[in-house]
Amino acid sequence: MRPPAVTAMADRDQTVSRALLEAMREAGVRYLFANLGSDHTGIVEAYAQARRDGRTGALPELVLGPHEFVALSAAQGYAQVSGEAQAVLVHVDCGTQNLGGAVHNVSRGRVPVLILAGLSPVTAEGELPGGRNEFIHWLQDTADQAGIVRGYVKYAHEIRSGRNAKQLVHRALQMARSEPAGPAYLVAAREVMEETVPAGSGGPGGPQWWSPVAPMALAPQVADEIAAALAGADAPLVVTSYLGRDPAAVAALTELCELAGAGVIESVPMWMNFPADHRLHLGYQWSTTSQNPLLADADVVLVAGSDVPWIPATNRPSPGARIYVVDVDPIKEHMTLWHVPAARYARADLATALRQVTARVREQGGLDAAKVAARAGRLAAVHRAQRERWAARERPAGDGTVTAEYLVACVREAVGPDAVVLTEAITNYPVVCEHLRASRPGSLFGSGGSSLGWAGGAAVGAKLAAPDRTVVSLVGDGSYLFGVPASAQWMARRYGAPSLTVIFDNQGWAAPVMSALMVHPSGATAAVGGGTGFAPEVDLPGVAAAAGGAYAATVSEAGKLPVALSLALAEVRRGRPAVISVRVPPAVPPPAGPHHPAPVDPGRKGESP
Ligand SMILES: Cc1ncc(C[n+]2csc(CCOP(=O)(O)OP(=O)(O)O)c2C)c(N)n1
Ligand SMILES: [Mg+2]
Repeated sequence: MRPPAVTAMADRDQTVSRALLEAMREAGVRYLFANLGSDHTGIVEAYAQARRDGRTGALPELVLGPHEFVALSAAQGYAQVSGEAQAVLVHVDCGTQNLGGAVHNVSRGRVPVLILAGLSPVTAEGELPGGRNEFIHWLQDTADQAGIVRGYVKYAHEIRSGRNAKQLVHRALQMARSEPAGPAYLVAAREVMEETVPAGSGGPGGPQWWSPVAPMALAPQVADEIAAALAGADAPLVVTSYLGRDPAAVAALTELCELAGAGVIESVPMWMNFPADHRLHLGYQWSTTSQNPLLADADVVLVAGSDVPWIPATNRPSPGARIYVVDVDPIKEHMTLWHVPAARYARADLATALRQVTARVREQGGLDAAKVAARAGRLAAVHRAQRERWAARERPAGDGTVTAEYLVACVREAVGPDAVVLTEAITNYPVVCEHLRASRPGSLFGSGGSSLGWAGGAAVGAKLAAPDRTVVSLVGDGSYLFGVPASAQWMARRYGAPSLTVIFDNQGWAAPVMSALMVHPSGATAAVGGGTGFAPEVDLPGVAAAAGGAYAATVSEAGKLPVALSLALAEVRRGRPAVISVRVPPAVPPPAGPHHPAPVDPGRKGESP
C-alpha cells in the first residue's frame, strides 16, 4: 500500500498529457480520433490510468483511426452533423503529413477541429523524462512541423510549457470555433507531454471562459440598404453554397425569400441550404458551362455564404445587377484570387443578417404585394418545369441498366427524408442534388473542399454524432478508394457506427477527362479517351467486407436495385455496415477503338438479388 502522502501528491499533480485530455473533455470534445505513436507515451498512459481508476468519463473517448486522413475526416463529419468541434491526435510529422487533403477539406469547409501532434523529443542525453530513446526520434526531427499544415489552419502553436497546456487547448478550440471556423493545430514535445504539473495549471479552464466569438450582425445601414434593394427589385435572387452550416439560417432565408418573392440558386452546395421542394428553389450550379438565364435576369443578387457563386468565364449576373455579398468570410481571406463585383461586402452571421434584412423589409414597407405575388408565381412555374424535367429522367436506361438519376431516386425512396446523406459523387454531384430533393436542414453534406475520400471517414463521424439516424454516402468509385475504405470500414465496425455506402461505379475517374474535354474539346482525348478507366476491375464492396465485415453487393440491373437497397438498409439497421456498388454509365462515353478494353462482364462481380 502506498503511503498517504504520496497518494495526496498524486491527486494534486498530473501529467500534461492527462491535463490536455481533461481540458478537451471540459471543452465539450466527446471523441479523440487518434493515430498513436512514440510521441504519445503520456497519452497512452493517461488513458490506461483512467481505465484502471474508472475515470474514463473525464477524458474524450479514444477512437482509433488506422489512417489519419480517415480520422480527421471522421472528426469533420461529426462536427458537420453535430456542430460540435472534436479533436484529432496524430504522430509527429509523419501523422501530420498523412492528414493530407483532409486538412484542406476541414479548412475550406470551415469546420472546427482541434488537431494535436507530438514533436520529436527535444533532449537526447537523459536530461528529462520523455527524452530521445528510439531511433525514430532523430528521423522525425523536422525544422518546422507546423509548416506542413500552416497554409490551412487558423492557429498553429507549440505548447512550450506544461504549466499552461490546458489554456492552450481552450485557446485553440476557441479559435477553431470562432467564425469563420476551421482547424487549429497544436504540437508539444514529448518532454512537455510527460511533464508533471499541479492539477489546475493553466488558469481558468472551464469552457465558460472560452466561448467562440458571438455572432456578428450587419451594420444597421447595410441591413437597410439590402432590404431596400430587395424590396425594390424586379427579379431578386439569392445564391448560396454553405448557408446551411447553420440550420437556423435556412429558416431565416426561407422567410426572407417568401416575403420578398426572391428565388434561390444553390451553387456548389456542400450543405442543405434551402428546401429543394420549395417553390422558390430554382436549381443548382456547379462548373456550369453555359449562362444560367435566371442569373442573367436578376437585377439584385444576394450572395449569402458562397465561395463560388458562379463561374464568371461562362455564367454571371448581368453587368447592371446590384450584388451584395454577406458572409462570415466575405472577401475570402485565404484565397489569392477572388472577386465578385459587389456593391457591398458585409461580414455577418447569416441567420442574424437575414433576420435583420427581413425585419427591415417589413419596417420599410416598400414591398408591392401584387408585384411580389406575380413574381413568386413566375418563379414557382420555373421551379415546377425544372422538377418535371428532372423527374422524367428518373428511369432506367433503355437496356435495363441503371442511370445515375434512377439510382438517386431509388436511394431517396429507400432512405426517406430523415437520413443524413453525404455526397462525394463528383461528376454526379448535380444528379445527387437534383434527384435527392433534400428539404430538411442537416440532411445533406459535402466535404466543403475538394480533396477526395472525405465520405469514408465522415460517415463514421456522422453516425457517431447522430446514432439514431440512417447515414448514407453517395460516392464515386474513385472517391471511395481515396477514402481508405479498409480503415474507414474497420472504424465503422469497431465503434458501432454502421452506414450505407452507395458507389456510383462509372468504372474510373470521369472528372479529369471531362476537365480535359472542357479545355480541349476536339483534342486527342476526344478521339482516344482519357485513359482513366479502372480496369482491371476492383471488387469495391469486397474491400469493406474484408475490413469491416460489411454487407457487400454489386448491382448493374435496374430491376434489382430497389431490393438490393432495402436489403442493405436492413443490414445497416441491424448494426452492420453495407456497401453497394452500382454500375452507372461512364460520364464521358468512351470513344470506340483499340485503346479501350471491352466492357467488363458484370456477371463476374456476383450480382445481388
Ligand atoms: C486527393 C485528390 N486527388 C486527386 C483529385 C483530382 N480528382 C478530381 S475528381 C477525380 C476523379 C474522381 O473519381 P470518381 O470518384 O470515380 O468520380 P467520377 O469523376 O468518376 O465521377 C480526381 C482524381 C482530387 N480532387 N483530390
Ligand atoms: Mg468514377
